[in-house]
Amino acid sequence: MPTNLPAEARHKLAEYQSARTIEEKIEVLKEALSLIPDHKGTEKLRRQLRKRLAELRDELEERRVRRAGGGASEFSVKKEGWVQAAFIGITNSGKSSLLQALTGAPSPVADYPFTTQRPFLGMMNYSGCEIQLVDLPSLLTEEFRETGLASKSIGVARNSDLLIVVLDASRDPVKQFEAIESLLEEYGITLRKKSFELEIEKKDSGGLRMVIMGSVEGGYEAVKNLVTSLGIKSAVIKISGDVRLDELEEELIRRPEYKRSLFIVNKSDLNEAQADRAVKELEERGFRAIKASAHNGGVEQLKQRIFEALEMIRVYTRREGQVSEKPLLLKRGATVYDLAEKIHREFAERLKYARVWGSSAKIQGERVGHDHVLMDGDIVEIHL
Ligand SMILES: Nc1nc2c(ncn2[C@@H]2O[C@H](COP(=O)(O)OP(=O)(O)OP(=O)(O)O)[C@@H](O)[C@H]2O)c(=O)[nH]1
Ligand SMILES: [Mg+2]
Repeated sequence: MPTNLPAEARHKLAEYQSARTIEEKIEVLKEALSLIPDHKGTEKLRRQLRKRLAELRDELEERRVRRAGGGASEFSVKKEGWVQAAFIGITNSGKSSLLQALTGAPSPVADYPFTTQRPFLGMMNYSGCEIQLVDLPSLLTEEFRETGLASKSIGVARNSDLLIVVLDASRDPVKQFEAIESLLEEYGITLRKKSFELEIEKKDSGGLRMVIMGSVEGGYEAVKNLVTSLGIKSAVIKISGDVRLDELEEELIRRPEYKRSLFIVNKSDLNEAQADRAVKELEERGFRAIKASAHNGGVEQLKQRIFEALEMIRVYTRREGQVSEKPLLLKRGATVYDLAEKIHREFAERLKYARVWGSSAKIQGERVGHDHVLMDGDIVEIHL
């Protein structure tokens, strides 16, 4: 991260993080870009900001079309409350073939590049759960360069709960992985879980207050200097975990968004050894990976790995003594309140208490409040 940026540019970038509407974000980004001098040291940052700007403009356009009653454009994907996973990768890696194999949805497949030009949806069933899969136009060309539709695809992927990165075992999968990771990084998405957490609440007055749980390179003084250099004078800052100063600056300026991922090394039938090597390499780097062949089955295992990668829990509801057949999917750590909200906004507001059976209950049928944390397989009866 260029520490030698002019102060105004740094202030603008920090301001971007607290911008709320898309219009506001676009405005601040444009201003920030105009304040960053054009030279080698700032090249990467400028490229990243321009990409974010392009993505925001797409999003705005999408909204305008929808508001004007023109219906959704062919690129819009409605999430409709489903848990969703998006396929991304290099062209011809077999994304559409995998979507078909996993959901039966007819997403066009062909042996030439760029067959998929808009999102295709399919519904995957896994032990009673329905998970929406989205097939997307490829991010990389056969030469591993960014495609024209990459920014739109990433825009959809950003709203998904999981990125399924499909690598082609017959074409240097590890190099594909590196190209995709760095492209995502340019769009402000990281696949690596952060080792720390930063919360910053800006205030109108009162100076800087800091709570550090863990270790920050340089300690309080260094954090204070960094924050001040970004034009933030009053704020409550909480940092937990261990963090270096450059990571903290990156977080304050660009706030990369973490996305869960699963790598599928496809076409393993064409190069088994290379697929195995890629899976091993990815696992060593801390990622989830599995080899596959869209032509040779193994669908159940793929489904299971997708489900695991989502890191969700299955919760059943009980009404008048009857337990629902299908579970609802909730994020790990979800509470009774989250469950009620998932069923209906109004439910959450009227929620009085719940009874719980399953691993999270101390005694079966235990009466619990809003903030009771649920576990996989729990059965919950909601009382309004
Ligand atoms: N041998 C082999 N061929 C595969 C496999 N999966 C897909 N293919 C073939 O690879 C070609 C591309 O597959 P698609 O599913 O269209 O690939 P895509 O990633 O959706 O590609 P685009 O949408 O065109 O960017 C097709 O000819 C598929 O039949 C696989 O596991 N093994
Ligand atoms: Mg396709």
